[in-house]
Amino acid sequence: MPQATEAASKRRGKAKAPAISRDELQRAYRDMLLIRRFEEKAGQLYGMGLIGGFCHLYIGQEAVVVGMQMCLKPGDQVITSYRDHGHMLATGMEARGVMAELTGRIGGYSKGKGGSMHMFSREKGFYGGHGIVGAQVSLGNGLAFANWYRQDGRVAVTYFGEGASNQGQVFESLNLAALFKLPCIFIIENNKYGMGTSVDRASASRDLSQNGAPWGIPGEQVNGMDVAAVREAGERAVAHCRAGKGPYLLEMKTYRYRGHSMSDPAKYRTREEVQKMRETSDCIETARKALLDDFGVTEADLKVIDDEVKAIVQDSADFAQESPEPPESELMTDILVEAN
Ligand SMILES: Cc1ncc(C[n+]2csc(CCOP(=O)(O)OP(=O)(O)O)c2C)c(N)n1
Ligand SMILES: [Mg+2]
Repeated sequence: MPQATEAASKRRGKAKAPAISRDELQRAYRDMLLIRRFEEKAGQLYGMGLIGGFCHLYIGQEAVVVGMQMCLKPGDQVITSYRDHGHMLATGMEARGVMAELTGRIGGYSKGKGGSMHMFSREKGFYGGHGIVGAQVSLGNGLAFANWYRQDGRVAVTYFGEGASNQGQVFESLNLAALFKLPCIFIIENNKYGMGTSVDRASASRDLSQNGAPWGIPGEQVNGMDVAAVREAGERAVAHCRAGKGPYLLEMKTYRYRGHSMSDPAKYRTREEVQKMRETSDCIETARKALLDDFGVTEADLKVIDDEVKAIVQDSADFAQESPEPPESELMTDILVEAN
């Protein structure tokens, strides 16, 4: 299978491009595009009043989840914050079920009772969807603890933002994960902003990849706008965890193009900054260009992928509007699940 050539690396201004095959990059392109188009459609449905409440779009950050998912096996677990639609699609959850949850319909993953921030799929290893900033990090430790206890070789991947990264419970989780040598990969999605505060104004630490250093957790900064770079670093992290060496931390340098949520005055950054990132660093455009220039993929090949993605997203939007609202009898169900 063709690998990215040295000439291609030079063209992209790097010493050496991370290795990725044509098939892998093509698949990653498709998965990133699916998230992008899904999120654009969710934004439209929100504007039409079909989605209510909180809704945080993942547009711009797609390479992070897609690159990481390429490193995982069935049975591994993923947990994240409220900015979760991309993570769900990357784990293989159905676009229909996610979109129908956004519109509050019975066909949604939480039967229309959870909404954007609260969806789960045990089958796909996705454990939510959490609205309390930083809380999923401790829960991710719990998933990793179960893996460690059962010695089943599984790895838990815990995603959180750079804003969340300075929460007290995050540091408690890092300590415990290192102490027990838990198979946990901590992913800081550093998109530069919290709700409206830039990381430079909120964090004394300038290199978040070293936030686990006091406990001896290896950390790396990764170009989170390059799916191949994410995949390469992800493979190192997964190998470390599966070998029983304990947790690993990756700081993904990424960027979100849209507002924090659907109501965002966007006074904390300039339009030019967003535009520049879109023009120079977009993960989908980068992959598209590499496929065309370095791997001999044609525009016609890409059109087939674009059409397939468009059809999936349109189908999910149709389903999300046709599916009925949950009946009143659902009001008191799914409140308590007794463990067995
Ligand atoms: C404990 C807690 N404090 C505050 C909030 C309000 N809040 C929601 S998102 C957010 C910013 C988080 O930023 P970051 O971790 O960088 O994630 P991003 O939204 O950029 O993905 C804040 C302060 C909350 N939901 N929970
Ligand atoms: Mg952030």
